[in-house]
Amino acid sequence: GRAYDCWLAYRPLENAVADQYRTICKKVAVAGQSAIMESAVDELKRGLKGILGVEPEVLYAKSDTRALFIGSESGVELTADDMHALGDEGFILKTCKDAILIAGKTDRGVLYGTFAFLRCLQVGIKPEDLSRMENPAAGIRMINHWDNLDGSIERGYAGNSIFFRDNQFIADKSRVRDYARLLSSVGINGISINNVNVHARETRLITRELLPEVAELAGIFRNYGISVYLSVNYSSPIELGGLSTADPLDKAVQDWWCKKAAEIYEYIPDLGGFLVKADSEFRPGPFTYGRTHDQGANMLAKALEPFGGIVIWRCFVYNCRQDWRDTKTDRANAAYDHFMPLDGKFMDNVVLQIKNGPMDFQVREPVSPLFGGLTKTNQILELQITQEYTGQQKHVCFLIPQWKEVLDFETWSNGPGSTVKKLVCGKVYPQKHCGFAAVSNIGDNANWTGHVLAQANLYGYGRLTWNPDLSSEAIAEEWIRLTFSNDPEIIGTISDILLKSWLTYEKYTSPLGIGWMINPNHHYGPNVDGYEYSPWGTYHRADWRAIGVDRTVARGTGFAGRYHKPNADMYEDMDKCPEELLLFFHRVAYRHRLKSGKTLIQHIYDTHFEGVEEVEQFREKWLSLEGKIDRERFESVLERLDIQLKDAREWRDVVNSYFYRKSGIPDEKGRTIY
Ligand code: BDP
Repeated sequence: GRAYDCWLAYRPLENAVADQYRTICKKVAVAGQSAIMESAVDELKRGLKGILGVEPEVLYAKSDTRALFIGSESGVELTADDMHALGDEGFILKTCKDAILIAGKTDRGVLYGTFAFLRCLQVGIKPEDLSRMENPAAGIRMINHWDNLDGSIERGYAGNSIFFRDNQFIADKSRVRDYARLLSSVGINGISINNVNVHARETRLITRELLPEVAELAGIFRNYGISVYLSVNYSSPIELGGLSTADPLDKAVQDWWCKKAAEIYEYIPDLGGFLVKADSEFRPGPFTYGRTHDQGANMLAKALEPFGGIVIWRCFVYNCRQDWRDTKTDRANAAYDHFMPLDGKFMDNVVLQIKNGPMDFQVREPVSPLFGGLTKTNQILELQITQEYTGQQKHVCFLIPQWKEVLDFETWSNGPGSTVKKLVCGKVYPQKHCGFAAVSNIGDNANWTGHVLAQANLYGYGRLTWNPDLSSEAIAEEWIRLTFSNDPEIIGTISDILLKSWLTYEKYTSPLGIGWMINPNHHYGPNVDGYEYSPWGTYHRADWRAIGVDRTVARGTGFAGRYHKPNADMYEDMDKCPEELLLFFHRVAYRHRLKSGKTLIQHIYDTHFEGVEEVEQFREKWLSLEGKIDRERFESVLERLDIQLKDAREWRDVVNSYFYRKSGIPDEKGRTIY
């Protein structure tokens, strides 16, 4: 169905531009032969057939260059300058009147160029406006799956795994191949296939019993230029090797990992490497043996080095058994305090993976101060596409605007221009490996993401890893054009919903950066005190007078001081602190006046009412599309909007009533608060 095809639906284009292309696209000449080139040719054939109704004749030319020539070859050539400007994964599109050239230095480049060409074609860009050269912003553009062998997905909201079922690999790989197409169409080049929480069964993925199956998956992804990574259990030497320790300084442990790496690379010679969650949320790690994280990561890095593999080491390390009565210990400080002293101590093939915020993927958080803090360490940004804390794919929440704020954040690390995007693209400090990772939002639902509009988050993530300078508006429009239609009314209506949706979600959930206020464990639905007296380190500290966590250096937990100067001063000072993060950094009285002139408590009431009104408007807008888009997707989004509206009302009422009861201050507008 339409929903399954996502943004690769290749709908017929009916206009003068289509006719222009039709005359050109009768012949395709392929220079260079390989599995990836075959994927490119295959995609081109699908696209030309779907969009133009053309089935081109495909000819193979003997050649060392990597290119697809569409139409007559004469007149389009790569120059020395082109070759010089092209990066390893980049592509060039060039046109002259009756020919189009899609070229790269590598097969991957040609594949990315092919997808880019088809995108241009589908949105109706004229042949004469096609010419462009693009290189990806960073080398690591990765997706993390939190899939378990039993088929379940940790924090998955779109069904079960497309890789595993009943403790086995799913034999039919057609869906995996379609997934590889979707990912590579937006430039993704790496995928970790199993949950970062590696349980007993998944620990066995690196044994001879399961490696052949991993290799089969890797083969499918390889054809689309995507390297497979494995999440590994730090205690594998104990659990698989029968050793008594996993101490990184123990010779037997080191030898075990070296042998293990050799064995893995026998099966998957181009494995990307390992992803490791260590000493976090009950996962084992070097702390168990009194060792540090550089010692732990470097030990694995040495084992992978001979094979060109890398270790991606997560910085999500904190004490999840904290005493809520201890108001000086702050989870926000944890990752920074663990990893800053280790800056410069990691091997070249270790990369730290840092979540965008210091806590955990809340609707609003400041940027992790490790960005700009670390100057001598490879690092990648970790985002969460799966909507664990942003509506679980029942609510529409287009996350690109949130990610753009993170990417554009000025850290001042090396003077002005030290934005997160420049840091993670290796443009501020030299890094051997850099880029992006994000937790996948797909499952085996017919439409991949549960909520059809959540497909835009996967699409947008990929597009940003390729080019973080793209705007949210441009990404939304492109996605709608490819997924639904080039009709301006449809584009306008859906864009409007998407672009507002994150701020709308924020309005009816937790206010001004404080976060949480959700039901424990599953993390859906309002529960203001759900985590307040728990050991997870996630508190709002509300009483009858005030709410918020004092994270100042002067009086609080000191987190504000972990940023570079202008930012540290800004967060420290309640009057300068960006208001959307006010309660993250400060403890604020309900009667405190915000910049709008409203009191804090009135702001909480107002935004919660507004949030629900905006969801009502989304629903109205969506209803205006009836008959203009296919029934299947129309109905399925409408169903989700109905759920969102019902649950947003609950959210509003629980949060507002809670604060009314705590503060005793009524709503100035006299609306019903329970
Ligand atoms: C949290 C999730 C948990 C993950 C953890 C992680 O609730 O399921 O295991 O992040 O990133 O957001 O390791």
